[in-house]
Order: sequence, then structure tokens, then C-alpha cells
Amino acid sequence: MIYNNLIEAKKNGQKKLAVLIDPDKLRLNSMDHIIRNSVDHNIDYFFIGGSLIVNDQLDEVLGKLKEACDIPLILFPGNSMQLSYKADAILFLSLISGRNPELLIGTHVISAPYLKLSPLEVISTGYMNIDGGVSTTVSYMSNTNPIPKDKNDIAVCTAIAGEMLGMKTIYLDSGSGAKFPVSKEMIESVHGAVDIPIITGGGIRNPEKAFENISAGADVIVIGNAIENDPGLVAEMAAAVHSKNLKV
Ligand code: 1GP
Repeated sequence: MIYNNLIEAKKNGQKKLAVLIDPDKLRLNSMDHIIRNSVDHNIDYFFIGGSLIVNDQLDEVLGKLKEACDIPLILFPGNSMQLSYKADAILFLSLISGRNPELLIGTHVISAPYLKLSPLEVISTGYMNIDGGVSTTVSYMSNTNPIPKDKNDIAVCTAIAGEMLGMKTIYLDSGSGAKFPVSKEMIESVHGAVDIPIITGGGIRNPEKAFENISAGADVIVIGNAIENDPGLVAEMAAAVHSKNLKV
């Protein structure tokens, strides 16, 4: 089980790197480089998802990844149409930073029976959109306001509420391509307030920032754009994220 493995890793102080693949943006032929580097450098997860469905390549992308490697494939869906049995797990996202009932519980009701029957491992996730300094797709598409980037107390209280509601992870996301990634201080504050694993992403462009995030208490680092633009970055990102892991 992917979640149990994450909890185990958290107990042992091990950190995880997830490479985000947006099936819409990625040309299938440019995936080979990313997959090869991801396997060579032992990344922990592929997250697969995006905001739109323009090219409808989800199944194709999942099929290609599955064929090429054993890295767990976790859906990170932008909407309830981005579901597929070909993945291993799904982040069942509730946008707890927002006040849009559809994204707190509405779309979940629609997809729940599908997920119940599916072989996917469902990982309930308190998803928090943090202001990344540019008007990112998440706030536009979700019709919600992000949490201001310096309001650590709001982030902490939101994360505590998510944990108390039974969510299994907290995802602090400043949005794909964010100018300002989630701050170290906010990650530290949330880390000090909840026991569940913390996922962070949005605008992480270099290994120094990835390292800063894990040092602040993040358990999983998600990187999309930077690796899409330069698949060679996987090596440095993996080295930074895994640098504190105990060798076995
Ligand atoms: C966005 O956390 C992800 O949801 C990744 O963001 O594409 O900026 O790395 P980037």
C-alpha cells in the first residue's frame, strides 16, 4: 500500500520525490527522457494530472509509464473526468483552502461509486492552494481564493481542520509555475501542527528549494514544470530530496 509506505517513510525520516506529468501538456515522445531519468535516479512517485482535458492522453500516458517502470502512478486529478484504472492510487482532493462546495464534497459524490469499485488506492488529501504570486490556474479554475502566502496561521488552522476531518495528507500547493513556492516558514508551521504527511509543490525550480522544503518538514516534493523543461534536473532533484534518507 502506497500510503502505508509513506507513513513508514515518514516515521523513518525518509523523504519522497514525485514527478508531475500533465498528460495534456506533455508530448508522448518527450516522456522517454523523463521516465529514463526517473528510473535511474529512483524517484518515488509519478503524479499524473492537469487542469484541462484537451488531448485526452491520460490512459495513453499511464499505459506508457506502466510499461516502462514500476514507479507508483498516483492520479492528481484536476477534475472528476481524470480517472483511470491504469493508475495505482488517487489523491482524493478536497480543496480545503477554498469555499467552493463542489470542490469540498460535490465532485467527490460523483466519483465515489467509481472509486469504490476501482482497484485504485484512495488517499484522502486536504488540498491547500497557497498564493504563488501569479494568478495561477488553480484559483481561476476552482473559483476560490488562495491562502495569502504569508498567513501561516491560516494555513496551520486549515491543515489542523483537514487532519481532524480525517484527511490522510495535506498538500500545500502554490500552483504550477508559481513565482513564489510555498515558504519555508509556512511548511515549518504546518509541520509543527499536524502529524499526517505533508506534500508540497508549485514553482520548485532548483534542488536548493527542494532541500529547503524537506528540511522544513515536507515529506513529498512535487515537481512538474522544471523537469518538463529540463528532464536532466531529475538527478539533482532526487539527490536533494533523498539526501537525508537513511541508507539501507
Ligand atoms: C502543481 O505542485 C505542482 O500542482 C507542481 O508545480 O509545475 O510548478 O513544479 P510545478
